[in-house]
Amino acid sequence: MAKRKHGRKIRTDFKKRHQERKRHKDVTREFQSDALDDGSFVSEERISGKGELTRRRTIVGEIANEDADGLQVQFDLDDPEIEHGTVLRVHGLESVVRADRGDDCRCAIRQLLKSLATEQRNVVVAGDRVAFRRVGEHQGVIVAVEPRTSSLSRSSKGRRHVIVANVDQVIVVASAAQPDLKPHLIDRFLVSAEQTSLEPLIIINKVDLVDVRQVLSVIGVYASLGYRTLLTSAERGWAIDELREQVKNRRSVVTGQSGVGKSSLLNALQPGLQLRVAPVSTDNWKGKHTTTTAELIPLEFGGYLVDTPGIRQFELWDVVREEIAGLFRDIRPYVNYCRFPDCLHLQEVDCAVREAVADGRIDPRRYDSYAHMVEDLCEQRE
Ligand SMILES: Nc1nc2c(ncn2[C@@H]2O[C@H](COP(=O)(O)OP(=O)(O)O)[C@@H](O)[C@H]2O)c(=O)[nH]1
Ligand SMILES: [Mg+2]
Ligand SMILES: [Zn+2]
Repeated sequence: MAKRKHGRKIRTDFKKRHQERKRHKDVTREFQSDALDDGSFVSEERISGKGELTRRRTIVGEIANEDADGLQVQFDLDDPEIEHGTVLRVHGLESVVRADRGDDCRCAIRQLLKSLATEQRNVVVAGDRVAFRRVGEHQGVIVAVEPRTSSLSRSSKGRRHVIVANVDQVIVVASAAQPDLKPHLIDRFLVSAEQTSLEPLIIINKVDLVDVRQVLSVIGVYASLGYRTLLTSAERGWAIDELREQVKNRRSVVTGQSGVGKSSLLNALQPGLQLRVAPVSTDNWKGKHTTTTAELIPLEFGGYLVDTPGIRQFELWDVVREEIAGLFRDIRPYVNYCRFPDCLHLQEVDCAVREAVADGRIDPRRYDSYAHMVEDLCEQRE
């Protein structure tokens, strides 16, 4: 970067990529395969994430050196030639960046950044906020990447690949009927969301098909746990404005069982949108499109949908059974009061969780979901 006399120089640290909680590595490995029902995933992959939200100001700068604590960056906030943008998608060493001024730029990655990339650490992924310098009308060079506020990653054969950065929320869609409402499935998606620290929004769609009172008790439990909830009908246009408010200016991953109306909801939000999240995208610069990389799809009213082909279902990956209780917001407060520290809260004596269920402090249906998830994992272990 050009040295400017009056440029404000600030030194900062990039956050370390993998500041997630400690896991029981040995136990985890045993549960890598076929974590759950669907089976449509590559079984040795898992998805995980982190969400320590420390927004910092945009960084423009140079990487001075790298040490064990992460990347050291020196940056110059006043360089007028530097623009900022959001990476929509990455093809190899080339990225498509939506510039803050509105157009899309095909950007190469600066050599210095490139040399820091390793297989575990894609230096730039979809969702990254970047600083770049234009070298043509719609071309540029990325000179710096902002620290990520969150990331979703996939691990395959012990390697971890960040696939998308800075996701804000996961939208869990279920339907009131056709297919039937399956609260235990919502619970599984919620556990995944809790695991990755993504804030969930729970939608029950197709409420036009039922008497709304039928779903109120289910949705009420989630609302009482502090989850945002919406009852929608894509067909009738109910609560679509509210949904738009919830996705506006945020980055959302949409998930849910097939047939619940995800595509219909997206189309109600913005006509044509469901086509953009169809499995094969033909829209790209060079015609060689890989369908396994994540893509950010800009919303015309602000915000992005995050499309992650290959992770069609945002699923429970390799959570270990001992972790599950901690990922249920309603069970978590009781786990420290059990007699045995390794209590699974199934049959054990003096179990604070079971006591809380017995006297109505924990919803029995939620506890049932919990017990099923743990039992499923126990079966896989045998
Ligand atoms: N009655 C009713 N049908 C809906 C609603 N939303 C979607 N559908 C229908 O449900 C079926 C599956 O919808 P789709 O959007 O493809 O579900 P997806 O698999 O989750 O993307 C389609 O036939 C839709 O017309 C709704 O709110 N009410
Ligand atoms: Mg669909
Ligand atoms: Zn217990």
